[in-house]
Amino acid sequence: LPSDALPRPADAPAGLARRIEQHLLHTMAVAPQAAGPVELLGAVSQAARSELSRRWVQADAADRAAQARRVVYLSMEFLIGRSLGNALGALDLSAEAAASVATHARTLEEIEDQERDAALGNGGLGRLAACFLDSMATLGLPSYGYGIRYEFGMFAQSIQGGRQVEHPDPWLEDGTPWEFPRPGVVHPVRFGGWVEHPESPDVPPVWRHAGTVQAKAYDMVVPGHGTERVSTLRLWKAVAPAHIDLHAFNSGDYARAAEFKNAFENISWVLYPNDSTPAGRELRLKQEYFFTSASIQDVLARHLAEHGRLTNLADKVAIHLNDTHPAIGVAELLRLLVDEHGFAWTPAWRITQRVFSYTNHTLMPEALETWPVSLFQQVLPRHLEIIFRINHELMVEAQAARPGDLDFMRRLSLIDENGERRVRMAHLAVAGSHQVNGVSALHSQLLVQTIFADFAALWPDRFSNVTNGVTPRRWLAQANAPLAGLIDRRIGPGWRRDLDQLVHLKPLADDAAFRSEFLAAKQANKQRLARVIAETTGIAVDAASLFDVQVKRFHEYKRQLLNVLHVVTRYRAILAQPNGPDGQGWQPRTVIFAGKAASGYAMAKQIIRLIHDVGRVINHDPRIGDRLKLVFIPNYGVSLAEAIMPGADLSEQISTAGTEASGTGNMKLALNGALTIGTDDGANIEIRQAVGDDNIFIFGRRASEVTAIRAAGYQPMRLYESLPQLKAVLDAIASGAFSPDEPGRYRGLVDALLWGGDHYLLLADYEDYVATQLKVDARYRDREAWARQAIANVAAMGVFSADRAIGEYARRIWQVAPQA
Ligand code: DL6
Repeated sequence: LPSDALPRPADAPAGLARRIEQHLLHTMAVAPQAAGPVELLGAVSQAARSELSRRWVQADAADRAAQARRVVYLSMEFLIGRSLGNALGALDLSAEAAASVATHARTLEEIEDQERDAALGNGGLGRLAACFLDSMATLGLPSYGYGIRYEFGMFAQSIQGGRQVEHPDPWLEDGTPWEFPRPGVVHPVRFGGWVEHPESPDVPPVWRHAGTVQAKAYDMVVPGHGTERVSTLRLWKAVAPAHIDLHAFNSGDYARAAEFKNAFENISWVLYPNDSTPAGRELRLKQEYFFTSASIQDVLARHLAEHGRLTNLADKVAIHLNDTHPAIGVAELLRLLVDEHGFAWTPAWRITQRVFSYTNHTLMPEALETWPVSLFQQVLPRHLEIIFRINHELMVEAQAARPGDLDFMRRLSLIDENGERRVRMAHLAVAGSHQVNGVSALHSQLLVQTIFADFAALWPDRFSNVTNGVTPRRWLAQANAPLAGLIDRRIGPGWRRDLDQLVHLKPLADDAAFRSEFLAAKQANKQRLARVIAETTGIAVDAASLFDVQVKRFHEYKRQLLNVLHVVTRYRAILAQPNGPDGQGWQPRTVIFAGKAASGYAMAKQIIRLIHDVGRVINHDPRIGDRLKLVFIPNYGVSLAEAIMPGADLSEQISTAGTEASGTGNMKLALNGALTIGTDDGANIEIRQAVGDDNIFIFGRRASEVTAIRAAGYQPMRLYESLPQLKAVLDAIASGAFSPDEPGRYRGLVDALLWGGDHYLLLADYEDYVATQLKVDARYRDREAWARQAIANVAAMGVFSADRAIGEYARRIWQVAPQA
């Protein structure tokens, strides 16, 4: 359709204020003069939604007309956050919306704060998916994200008595203006039963399934920025078939009727609160198959409607597997092609491999999904057969490549035969994809040296790297108005769509006036963050102190505990040397944590508790004053991150080298002008290359050293004995100095370091970390020098745009071209 073929709705930009008033009256049913912030949120959202609908219809029609090749991004998680601010930014309506709500004596920020986060993800992987959708829309790629419409998103976290308490997140309880139910789009997803094999080899097997659940589509529109293009996020809700409970219902057995219904509908009920260990239960496997099957059926239906045949599917569709959660899609596409669309195995397999590509997001063994063969047999019997056949052909290929090498075959196999037989989902994903990538240079290198070494030997061209990126729209333009405004004034607004333009800030590091404005913007953000801290924790912090920030999921490998060891070290040092290590006083610091621990991860929860116990002691010690504060902001999520990132001076990225696949918080914080203290891990390495060694604080053992230390027989006790400062800190924690009400509370935690092997090498990196923190202090004292370095960081962030990452995927992996 030509761009003016569809009429603009009455809520075209010029009429925004009027349309907001109309939505107040007609949609929200409230007298405009009586509207409160919740009604205003509804009305402004509806006005934005109408304009986005128009763009959506337009983009969809254009892609159909062009018979465009599309990318389909399958992800179990999309950590979207709030939508209104992003939609207004994309529509360039923020100023007008602010003016409209001002007539109701409200600020736009106040209205936006009423919106609940769509927290349909756990952490990095889910947020990356949301950033990638933003970039796909902005780059004009014909694209769909597919996932699950969880009724309950990531749990809400409160802190009670220093402990994490999890609460359900019923984010849909009051409805959301951002979803578009598509009652006409429903696909059946089947489970269980058995498989019948007809006598004739020409007749495909028949899966006699035991139950069907309906997948109903709910769409969200993903606006592009600086373009009228949009993308679609289609989320599936599980619905019991209408007939299933009718008998029980009619006979008055309502409890049984409800039980039936729940057995089906709980598939889309709750997001598993865990990003590092598979839940290991049947429901999780059902969730994975449910959304993958519905999505692939949807793709095939769209393709058939457009092309009338599936033989050219791989020419028109690229399907991306965001980690292994949708890896069952490889077997599902084969099943659909062979069993339901009459394909022979070999062409079906060829199409499948051409269609799929796969990103790995972790090397952590516990996060590499495997499922018991027995569970597969019970839930997905036909898929298990297909997996066995793929495996048979893989074994033939392995045998041909290395005749007689049984170990090679065993390592490659899709079935882990050690102990209980299990299906290795990562192997299925690699075998079924034409391209596999890691998410940072180091991670991609380690992938082919470790978990995928045998596959890389067999198919070296299949593996590559695409370093992650973040969307500058949300993470700078929207989150950090003071800095975004300053950048606009100096280099123009083009960086929003071309982040490389930030390089023009580089020379401005030498411009005193710019530095002063840059510091003023940071200060405004720190004051805002200090208010958030006061509101959420009741702790008053000094916005002039150095804001030292570690925000991310709690996990031992991310080493929040190492950060705590430094805080306790500093606390003891301030008491021992009140005038500072060099007599020049202590640089005041506020150490800020936020993040959630998986509900079943006892050690991570214990570390959260330790932070609270240590904080209580330090924050109330009159000898310390403002020189050190320790705070934990509860309920970390996208919106809170948007408030925290702009106010950070120092970004803690301190994982054991070789464990953090990439990190994206590291990119967001640097983009907002924080300097990184970090290990040579994940994307920190590329951040260091981009900003230069002088503008980052790198410490600790490198990945190769970590491997060597472990191989040589690491002995943390030796470090404990030889480093008096470390010994004193660990002894204080273990003996109850921070938990006098229960002195033994942290004995186990310290024992895990000393006697349990300190798997993540906290003690090995401790000395260097503490020394590097002193260098940070010294650097921060010279605020002008610090500003130069912070500016150098922002200026170097172009390469960490999600647009660059998606551009690479589109060209190298998906071969999908932007549409005008
Ligand atoms: O790639 C996105 C993100 C990385 O930045 C993090 O380093 C990595 O830990 C995270 N991985 C996961 C693992 N989930 N699974 N499976 O969330 O991915």
